[in-house]
Amino acid sequence: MTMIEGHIVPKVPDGVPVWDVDPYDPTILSDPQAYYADLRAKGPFAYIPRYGVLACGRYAETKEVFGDHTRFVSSRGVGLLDFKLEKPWRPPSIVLEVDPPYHAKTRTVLARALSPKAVAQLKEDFRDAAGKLVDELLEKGTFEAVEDMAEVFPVRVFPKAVGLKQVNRRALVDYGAMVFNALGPDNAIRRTALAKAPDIVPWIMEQCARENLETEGFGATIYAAADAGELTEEEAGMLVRSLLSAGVDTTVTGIGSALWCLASFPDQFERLKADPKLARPAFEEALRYTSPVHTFCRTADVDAEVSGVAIARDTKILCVLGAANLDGEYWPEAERFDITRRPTGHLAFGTGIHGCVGQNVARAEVEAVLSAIAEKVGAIDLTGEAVWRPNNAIHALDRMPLRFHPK
Ligand code: OVM
Repeated sequence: MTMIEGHIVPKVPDGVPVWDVDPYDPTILSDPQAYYADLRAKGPFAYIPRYGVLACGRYAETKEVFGDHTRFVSSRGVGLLDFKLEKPWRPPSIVLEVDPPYHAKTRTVLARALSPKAVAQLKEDFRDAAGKLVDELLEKGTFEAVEDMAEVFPVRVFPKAVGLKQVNRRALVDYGAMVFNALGPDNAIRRTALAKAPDIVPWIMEQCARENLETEGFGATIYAAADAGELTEEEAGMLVRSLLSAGVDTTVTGIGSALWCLASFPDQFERLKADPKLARPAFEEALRYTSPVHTFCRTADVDAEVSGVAIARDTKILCVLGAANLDGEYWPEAERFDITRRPTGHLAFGTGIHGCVGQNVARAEVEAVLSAIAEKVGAIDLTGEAVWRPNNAIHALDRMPLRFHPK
């Protein structure tokens, strides 16, 4: 049995091209569009010998693999490592890295905590926080969009929504980045991120305990499920960990990338100003256009066939969501950022039973931010170069100097 990066390497399926590329090269991670296009041009799948994986980036196959939890499981890890063969860096998530039937139990509790009704109650708080932040940035004039805005907003509203008693911005943002980087190969990016684990993980785990949570909020709803006998106390803590894993760095990235879109396409910002109700569809289009979560894996748990390609059991499949979201065979004028597109079916939140359970929170946060900008900001100038930060699973900005001009 040959193994690379902790998973079994199958033989190359008939008809699938072998592609000597490193999808985790920092250059590609920072600027992935050409790689996305090349991947789609290879066909439904390409075999990447460097990691012994099949990769897909066309919309149809990516959606099929990603959405079929019966053949393509999550319990063997959604990164390169096969949990059946090697021990993951942290105890697996009890919602992300599990399959049915167990998955339904934890998913149900999270869906309840993050329900449209629960999120509706937060909208006013999100709007107030967004208005205040945009006022502060207008006052400043020029600012660092990642550090002064994208990181600030979620850290002001999300820990409060969870009910955390303590907030540590660096720990929260870096923990998210660590969890996503861990999904990649054992490269320098992953090692550097994981080196922070001893400083951060104990703090994160501590915040997940019942006594460190307020009696209202997402965390309290999760612990109420433990009181009702649906979950153990330990499972409740693990679900709070999931909120802290997936709820901060993702929305930081979503805000940063949506801002980058508006700064890069002033005509689209003009449309948003003319109709601030476009804030929500503008965020959806920014998600499609930039795919904050660019790649997640699945593992074939059975022999399978997709688009005529025979996929052997145990194969790791790189689902390149960022490529699927720009597939011109599916999206008319895929390379055009258009806030009126309404890109239903984009894969930025995934699809199927594992589709992002926090997507309504993310939408409410970013809608609040974009609405406040539409109402208060007259023009957005990119005053320097926008630089992307390579991450093994997230396509995110590192820094972007901006100036907001008042209306
Ligand atoms: C988790 C989790 C959920 C979604 C994404 C994620 C890799 C983590 O449950 O820990 O980031």
